[in-house]
Amino acid sequence: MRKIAKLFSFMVILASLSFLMVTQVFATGLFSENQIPKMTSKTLPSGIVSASSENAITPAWLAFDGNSTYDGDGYGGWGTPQKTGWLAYEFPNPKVINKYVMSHSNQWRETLPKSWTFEGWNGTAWNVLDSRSNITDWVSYTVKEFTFNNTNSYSKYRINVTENNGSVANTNNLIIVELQMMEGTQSTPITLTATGGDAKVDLSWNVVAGATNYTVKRSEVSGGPYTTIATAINGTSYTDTTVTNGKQYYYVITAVNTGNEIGISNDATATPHGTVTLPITLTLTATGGDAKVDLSWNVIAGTTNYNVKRSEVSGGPYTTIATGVNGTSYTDTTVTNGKQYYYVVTTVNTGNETGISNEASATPQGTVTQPPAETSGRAILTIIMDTGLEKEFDLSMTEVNSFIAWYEAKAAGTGTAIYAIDKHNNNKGPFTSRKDYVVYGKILSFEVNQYE
Ligand SMILES: [Ca+2]
Repeated sequence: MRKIAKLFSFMVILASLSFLMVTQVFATGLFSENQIPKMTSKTLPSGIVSASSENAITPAWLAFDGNSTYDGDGYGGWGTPQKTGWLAYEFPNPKVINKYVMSHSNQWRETLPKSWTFEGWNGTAWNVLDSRSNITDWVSYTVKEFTFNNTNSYSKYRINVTENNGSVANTNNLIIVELQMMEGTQSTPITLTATGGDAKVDLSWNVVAGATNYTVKRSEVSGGPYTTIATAINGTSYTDTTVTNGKQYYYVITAVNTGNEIGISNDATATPHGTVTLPITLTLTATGGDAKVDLSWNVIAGTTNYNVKRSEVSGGPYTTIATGVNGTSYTDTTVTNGKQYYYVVTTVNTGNETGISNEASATPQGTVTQPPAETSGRAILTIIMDTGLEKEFDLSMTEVNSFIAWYEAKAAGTGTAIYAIDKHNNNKGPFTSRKDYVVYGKILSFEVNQYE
């Protein structure tokens, strides 16, 4: 048999390393309940209500009484004859307000605020936290919500109206029926991981409290601007397959609650990579047996299974005789003794042949049962020649064994072509020695019949 080792290529996938750029972003969108209690007076149950001016029947604290009625049935809001002015609430303790809400009833839309600033008192001055202008689309019995970024705490906040919606001659020309203030709650930090694969980038992140789903955004530049590539993702992973190997991508994901983005992740980057080739040797060995050839080879990491191929000619072409072979050996029993076969084995990864072994060859051989060597007794040796002629010799077992040893040696390619058999006293005559010479190539078969 022949053993030829050669190198072959084996495909492995190298995943790119990902790294994280952690940029914590303050998340807005989740808010507390109204932080102002239902007021029953200017200072009860807590805090202090104030305003630039007010009408006696519509004092400022009515804007915090929990009642949004402002019509012929009652005037549950702050009203002032002035066209502009401010309305404030001072908390007993500082708050970080990020949202305020105003209510509207069904009358006197022209008295509602059109332009204003929302401000926090820092002890010496009002800091403008939010500015609005040209707000004219008030809808009856519908609240308006305003959110803004603010990380500072203030005890006292106010809305400072600089323009109403046109009222000039009503009893009250500026009305705020109800005003609520909410704190922003910071959502769970979102840690995004990006891992490059072959023509893909796998993203994963942590669960964010309050999120109903997630949006995936991508940029080819660190820090953005980002383009949304997937929305309404449930779960905490996503695979981007719209990528080009070798190109670096930057991702962020945002947590979404009922349509609002309530948090954003760090910027994570990855570069998808194609497969690369590493040399690994698959060495095949073939051993001939009786009506079989045993094949064995070494383990190749990452290989799902192996295919075995055979040819009756060195170098192929090969015919696949076994597929999906697990383990590292195979026995071919579809062989004929005395015939030489040539084999290769291929590695298979998820259905694809990824590598090939050396060619190994073997010739299956029948086994020869050796008769026990008799050293005593006598036997009749009958030799049948290719002409059909039979020759009989009455010999000692030692002589018979000697003949058999010559025959086997000659069959294996060594020894003389002719063997001399002593005829002893058979066919008596006036001779001191009589021998019969038999030619190996003329022997068809022989048999030994021991009789003593
Ligand atoms: Ca009210």
